Amino acid sequence: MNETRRAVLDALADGPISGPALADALGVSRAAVWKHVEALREAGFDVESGDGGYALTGVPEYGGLAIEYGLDAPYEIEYHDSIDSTNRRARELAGEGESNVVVVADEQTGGRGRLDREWSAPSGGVWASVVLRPEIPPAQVPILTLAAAVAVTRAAREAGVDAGIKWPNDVLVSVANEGSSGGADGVHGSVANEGETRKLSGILTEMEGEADRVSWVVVGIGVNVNVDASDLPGTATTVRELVGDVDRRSFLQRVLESFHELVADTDSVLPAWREASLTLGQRVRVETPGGEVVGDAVDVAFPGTLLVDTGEGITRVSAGDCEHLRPAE
Ligand code: BT5
Repeated sequence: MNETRRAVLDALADGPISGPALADALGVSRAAVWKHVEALREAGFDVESGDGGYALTGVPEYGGLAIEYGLDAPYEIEYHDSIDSTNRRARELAGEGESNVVVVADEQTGGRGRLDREWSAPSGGVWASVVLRPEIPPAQVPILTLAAAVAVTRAAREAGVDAGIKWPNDVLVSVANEGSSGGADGVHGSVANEGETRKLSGILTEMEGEADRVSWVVVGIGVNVNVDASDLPGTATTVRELVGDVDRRSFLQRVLESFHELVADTDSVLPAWREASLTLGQRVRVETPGGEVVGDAVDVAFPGTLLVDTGEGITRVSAGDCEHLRPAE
């Protein structure tokens, strides 16, 4: 948000303040103050003008300025009511040289998962893609994906949802066994052994760069917040289904603030990830580009490598689809 607009908002929040006083405080004309107030009203902010001057009495439920307002992270928000894919748009912005921008949409009509899978993203969810230009080599980018999963898990837990992470980037919730039979959506293949969990969130990280340094990274975060589970694949769950609707604006702000904090201190990511992990201590089967790895998931190492004890030693897995088979013995 433009600096004057932010200053106007902050002053109105502390208000009431008169137009002339506000103009003086910000060093702009009264007409400029009036224009900012009108723009804020148009964006859905309630600005009352009474005897004492202007005062902020309401913040919109969602939207670019609403998400930026009170956000304790250095991100600008580009908001769309509807878009094909926030990752697609974020890549476009990244290609234009942008950084620290988050593309957010109420609804995506062509949301994407990994490996060109489809991602259902009806109105009411949190669909957001963060554009970053970190000074790291491409090999370290997975730590950002793990950071995003930790950030989502924290926000979900604060909302009362007992979420955990399946390596590397799925945020899942355990659900009662009886309801777990109708899950297979035919895309993941076998989900029978994962019947006790449902997917709340997925993360799609994309990047461009040279061998030694990334040019940009887009971290796409999808969380099923205020949406009906019946609008999603059977393997999915939503915050609405689990605890009822939450304030989506605060939820996304918490995700972005946590994500920013973790990315600023990447050493903090793995300890937090371990604490939130549902995978460690499980017997797992991981489909990797180099074949299938079956064994006990014993730890995770920088920048996100899963260590699997196959019985014949430790295999290090850096990418793949992971299936939990049962708790390790
Ligand atoms: C993911 O892929 O989990 C990454 C999803 C990333 C979505 C975000 S939303 C904002 C940004 N913009 C985008 O276009 N994408 C990102 P993957 O692990 O491949 O899982 C995809 C699979 O999850 C699908 O094949 C379905 O089985 C299932 N699925 C689809 N929509 C879902 C949903 N809303 N909730 C839970 N599972 C879903």
